[in-house]
Amino acid sequence: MTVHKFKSKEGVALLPLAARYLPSSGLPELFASNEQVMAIVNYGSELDFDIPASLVSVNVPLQQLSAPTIAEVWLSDSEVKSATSNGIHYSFNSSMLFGHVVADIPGIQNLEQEVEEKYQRIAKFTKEKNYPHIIRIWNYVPDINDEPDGLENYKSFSLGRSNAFEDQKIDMVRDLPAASALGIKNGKLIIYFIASKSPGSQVENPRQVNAYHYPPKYGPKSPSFARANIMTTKDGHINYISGTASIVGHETLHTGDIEGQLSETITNINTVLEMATRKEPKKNNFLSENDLLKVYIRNGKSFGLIRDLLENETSVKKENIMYLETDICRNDLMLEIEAVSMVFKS
Ligand code: 3EB
Repeated sequence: MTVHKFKSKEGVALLPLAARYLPSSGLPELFASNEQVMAIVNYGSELDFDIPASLVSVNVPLQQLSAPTIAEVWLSDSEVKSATSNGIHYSFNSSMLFGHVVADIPGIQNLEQEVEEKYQRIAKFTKEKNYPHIIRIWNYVPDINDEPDGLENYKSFSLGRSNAFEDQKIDMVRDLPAASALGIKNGKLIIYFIASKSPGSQVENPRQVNAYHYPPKYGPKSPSFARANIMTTKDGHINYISGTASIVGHETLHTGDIEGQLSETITNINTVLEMATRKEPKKNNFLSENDLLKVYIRNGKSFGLIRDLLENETSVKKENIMYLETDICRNDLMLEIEAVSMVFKS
C-alpha cells in the first residue's frame, strides 16, 4: 500500500474531504503516514490494533461478508483537529466536519425520544460550530424491524428525526442530508455524519416519491432525507448517494426476488446520478470504477448471488464495494445500496 494512492491519479489536491476503502490491515501504515485523517469507520468486529486516540473513529458492529475486511477512511486535504463536545466526537478542517454519537438504549425504550434528542443535539452542535449544513448522515437503528407497542422501530426513528428537523427548521426541499438507516443489534443507536460550512445541493429521484412526502402508511411522519447531496468545491465534487432500494413511487417492487430488487436499485442509483449530472455536468450518469459502494444484505446467504450480479452490472472496482449483513428499514427489502461518487478536477 502506498500512501500517494490516496491522492487522485493525477496527484492533484484531494477534495476537502474524500473517502477511501482500505484493507483494515493497512490502517497502521496509514496512521504512521502524514495523511490528514478525518475519521475511520470500522465495520465488523473490533480491530486487533489500536486506533490513535487523537483520531475520530466509529465502530459499527455489522458483519462484512467479503474478505479481507476493509475500512472506510475519511481523508482531509488540510489540517484536522478533533475534540468531543456533549457526547459528540468530532473532527474538522476549514470547511467540513465529521461527527459521531452513540446512544445505549437497553430494551430499546423511548427510541423516538432518544432519536429526537440526538438529532436536536447534532443540529444545534453543527450550527454552534458554524458547519450548519448536515450533508450526509448514517443511522444504525436498534432492532429496526421490531414493533414494540405496535410501532416499528424504524417508524419511531423516523418520527424522532422528523420532529427534531422540524424544530430546528431544516428546509426539507433544500437542506436535507443524504442518509442511510439500517438495523443493528445490542440496543445501540449509532449515528455518524458529515457537516459543512457551505450548503450542498439536494438531489431527488423522479422515479420515486420524495421520501419526505411518503404517505402515512410508512410511519406517522415521513422519513426526512434526500436521495443524494452533492458538495462542490474548487477541486472537484463529491456526491453522497443515500441508501437506495427497490422502491418505485413509494412502493417496494420485486418482493422476494433478489435479482429484480438489485436491478431496480441500480436503475434508481443511475437515475439519481443522472439528476445530479444536471447540477454537475462533468460527471457521467453511471457508477465508475473509483466510486465507493456499500451493499446492505438482509440475508447473508444471498451475498454470492448479489456480488456476482453487481460485478456484472457496474464498473465499480471490487475493492470499492463493501458488503454488510443487516436488517433493512422495510421488511420486504432484501438489499439496499449507498454510494459515494467523487470527481477530481485535474
Ligand atoms: C427508501 O428509499 C429506503 O430513513 O434515512 C433509505 C435511505 C431508506 C435512508 C432513512 C431510508 C432512509 O425509503 C429506505
